[in-house]
Formats: sequence, C-alpha cells, structure tokens
Amino acid sequence: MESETPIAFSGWSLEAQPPGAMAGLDPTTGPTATLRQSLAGDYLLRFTARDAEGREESCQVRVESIVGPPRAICPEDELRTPSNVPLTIEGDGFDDVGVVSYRWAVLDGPGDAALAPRNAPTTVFRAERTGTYRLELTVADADMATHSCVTTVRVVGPPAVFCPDPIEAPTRRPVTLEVRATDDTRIVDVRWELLAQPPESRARVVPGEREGDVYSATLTPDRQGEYVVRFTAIDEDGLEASCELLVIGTPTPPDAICPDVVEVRPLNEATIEGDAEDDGRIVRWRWELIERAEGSEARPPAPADAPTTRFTPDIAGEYRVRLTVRDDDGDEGSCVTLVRAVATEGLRVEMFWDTDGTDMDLHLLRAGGDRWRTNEDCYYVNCIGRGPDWGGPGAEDNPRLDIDNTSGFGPENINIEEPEPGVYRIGVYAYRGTARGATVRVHCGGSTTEPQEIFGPRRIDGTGSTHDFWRVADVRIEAGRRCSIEPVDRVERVQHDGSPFPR
Ligand SMILES: [Ca+2]
Ligand SMILES: [Ca+2]
Ligand SMILES: [Ca+2]
Ligand SMILES: [Ca+2]
Repeated sequence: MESETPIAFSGWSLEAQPPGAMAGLDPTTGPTATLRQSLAGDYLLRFTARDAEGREESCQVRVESIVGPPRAICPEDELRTPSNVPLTIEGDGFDDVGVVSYRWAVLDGPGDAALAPRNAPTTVFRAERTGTYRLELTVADADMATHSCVTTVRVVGPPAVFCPDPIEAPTRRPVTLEVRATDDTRIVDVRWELLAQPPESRARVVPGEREGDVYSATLTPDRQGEYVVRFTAIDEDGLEASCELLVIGTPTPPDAICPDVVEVRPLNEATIEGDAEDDGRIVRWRWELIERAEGSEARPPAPADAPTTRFTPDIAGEYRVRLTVRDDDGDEGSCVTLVRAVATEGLRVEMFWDTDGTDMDLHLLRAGGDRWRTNEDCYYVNCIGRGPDWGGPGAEDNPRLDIDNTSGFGPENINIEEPEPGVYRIGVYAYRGTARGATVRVHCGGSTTEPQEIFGPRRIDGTGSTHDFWRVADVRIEAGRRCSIEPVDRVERVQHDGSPFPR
C-alpha cells in the first residue's frame, strides 16, 4: 500500500479460525502482531491501514497451523550421587506452543527410588541401593503430544571394610593383619596407618598382598602395649571407608645374642660381645663358663654382668660361655658362645692334674738334648714367660712355659712356635705331693683344638727324698710342620735336690 499522506492507523485482526479454537492476536494495532493458536488448522488474518485522509486498504493472510510435538530434555551425562543423598535433576521441555505437563518416572534400577516432585521440570532423586537407575521425563503439550527422554543416575556407595577383632600377639614376632574390603564397583587404592603405638616402639605397618577381597599387612609389635592400625579403602569414585584394628603386644622373654664361635689362642684374651633384644628393658646380664676344655682351670668370663665380657682359655680346646639376660618382667633368655682355643704353635704340650694342694711340673727336653734340669730342659726354673735360646738365633724356635702352677690342677703349657726339627722329650716331675692322675696333651703341627695324643692320667708321687719323674713321650718334629709322637710312659724316682739327670 502506498500513500502520499501519513498512515494514521494500522492493525491486525483475526477473521477466521478452526472451530473451537481460541486463538489470540497481540497487539491488535501496529504493523506487527503475534498469533497464538491452540489448535491446528487455518487461521485467516487481515491487516488494515488507514491514512490521515481516511483512505483505507487491507490485505488477508492465511496461517496454516500444524501440530508441533513437544521435546523433553534430560541431562546427557550419567549423574552420580552417594547412597541416600538427594540429587537435584534439572530436566526441561520445549514446544512450539507450550509444554503443559511434565512427568518423571523411574524406569528401572536396583531398588526403590524416591522422586519428588514428579510433575515439574526439576526433580529430586534419592535412593539407597547402589547401582544404576534409569529415569524418564515425559513432557506433553496441549495437543497431548508427548516426548520422553531418559537420564541415568548411578548411586555410588563407599567401600565396605571389615576389620578383625583385637589381636593379642607376642612382641617381636610378625603379625599378619587381614581386612576384608568390598565395593559396589571397584577398590582402587588402600592405605594402612599406624595411629598409635606404645612409647619407644618403632614398629611399622608393612602392606602386603591382596587376595580377593582380603588385604593384608604385617606388623611386628616391638613393645608391649596397644597398636592401633587404620585401614582405608578408596573406590574408583573417590569414596573412602576406614576401620581400625587393635593389636595388643604381649610380653615375650628377651633374646640373648652372642657370637656362635670365637677363636683365640690359649692364654690370649677373647672379647665376646653380647647383645639382647626385648620388648622391655634388660635389667641383668650374666656371663657364665659352662664348659671347659679338659684340664682347663680357666677363670669365668669377666665382667660377668655386662653386655661385653672377656675370657681367657688356658689350654687348647673348646669352651662354652653362656650369656643370660633378664628383662623387666623377670623373663630370661640365653645364648651360648663356643670359644675355641686353638693351638697354632708347631709344638704345644699341656699338663694338668687332679689333686688339690700338690705341685706338678712340666718339662720339655730340646731336640737332641740329654740332660734334664739344664738349659736343654724347659721347666719352671728357666722357662716361665721366656725360655732358653734353642735352635737358631731367633726366638720363634725357643720354648716358653706359660704358667708354673704350684697348688693344684694346672694347667702348665710349654709352646714352641717354630720348633727346630729333631726329637723332643716330654717329662712331668712330682714336685710336691702326690697326683692321683696327671694328664699330658700334645699338640703339634699347628691349628688344632684337639691334641694329637693324650697321656695319662698317671699317678705320680712327690714325697720323700726322691720323687717320681714321668718320661711321657717323644715328639719327632720334621720339616714342614710334620710331626709324630712316640709314647715312652716310664715313671722313675729321681733326686729332689734339683740336680740334672739323664734323658
Ligand atoms: Ca563404591
Ligand atoms: Ca620382655
Ligand atoms: Ca708346677
Ligand atoms: Ca732360638
């Protein structure tokens, strides 16, 4: 429509509509209007314009309205909520005219679920049983056309953990802790923590293997008292569950610790280091000599009441010392160390006897020597600590008498580190009193705790103006530390005045 003069009025009017329809047109003046129709069908509209001079023109528009179905909109991603925790779900609906109703329903799921309100776009979901629930939102328009969408909600549950009852366990032995843990989906991680332990305890929890639903760890209670261990399982949704177990460390006796074997040369001091482990305190240390080499009069270890002690074997052979420790509960533990007194000399002669208050004397005649009680003879007069110079210029082929025992039992030992080759003779003189049994042990060739030969026990008498002299054996020393021993075993009376006498 064209006009020279300004338009004074324009507007839309509804001329026809389908039977029963209640369409609205808004606004009714102006060039633009919106038609709201509620039923499908033909709508006839007329547009009229009038200018200032009253001239009028109009045109008709036919609108064909078809039914447009509504559309329901649901959250696309899977929703998650913990068991029994309300979850707000926002749905929506669209329609070309207008959504007139919403309806939420539970399609399926592992258990009952509450949904409220069910007739609004946004609802609140809540369920106890874990698992996946499918919810359907249906929207309807005024034409009763409907559309539905489905959303899934996964109700997640934390792991379930089952700790055992309190465990009583002796200290210092490993205890296996076992906890069962399950989950509605999957446990991805576990954590062990030691929440409490007795003072001074240094125990730790060491995680172990998993077998099916059972997770294990090891704890070695080192002190008496209570250990609180917390186990936590974490599922793939990041949910955690914990339980605590109590381990009660019960007292155990101490363990004494000492070396199995200590080797030392006779008359050398062996240092023996003891130790102890306990769940409490060690209140007493006690070292004892429980076994001696035959003929030994070795003193017990000293100090006897400290962790480390010293012991000096007096003749070659085996000794046993025992360490006993006592803890603050009065429990005891002990261990035994074998002390091996090893004769390393090329020639070593040991003599001891069994009668208290008597004095026997050991003699050794040098290779090729033929007079006792001269410097060819090593005995108490010339040989204690350091003997006469035999063999070559050095001291390694000289004899040495360790001890002159004058009151009973011995032992008396004569050693030569590197004896010159030849035949040596061993003798024992009954200096004072009568020995019911004197014994001679001969080591040669080096590095032995067991003598090559043992002679006696032999009765020898040391009373009167002549006393018994026991010619015991000959020892043949050869090059390369080879040796052989020939018994003589002859007892004869000799003068007690100290004068020399023949081989
Ligand atoms: Ca879970
Ligand atoms: Ca103890
Ligand atoms: Ca003596
Ligand atoms: Ca010499």
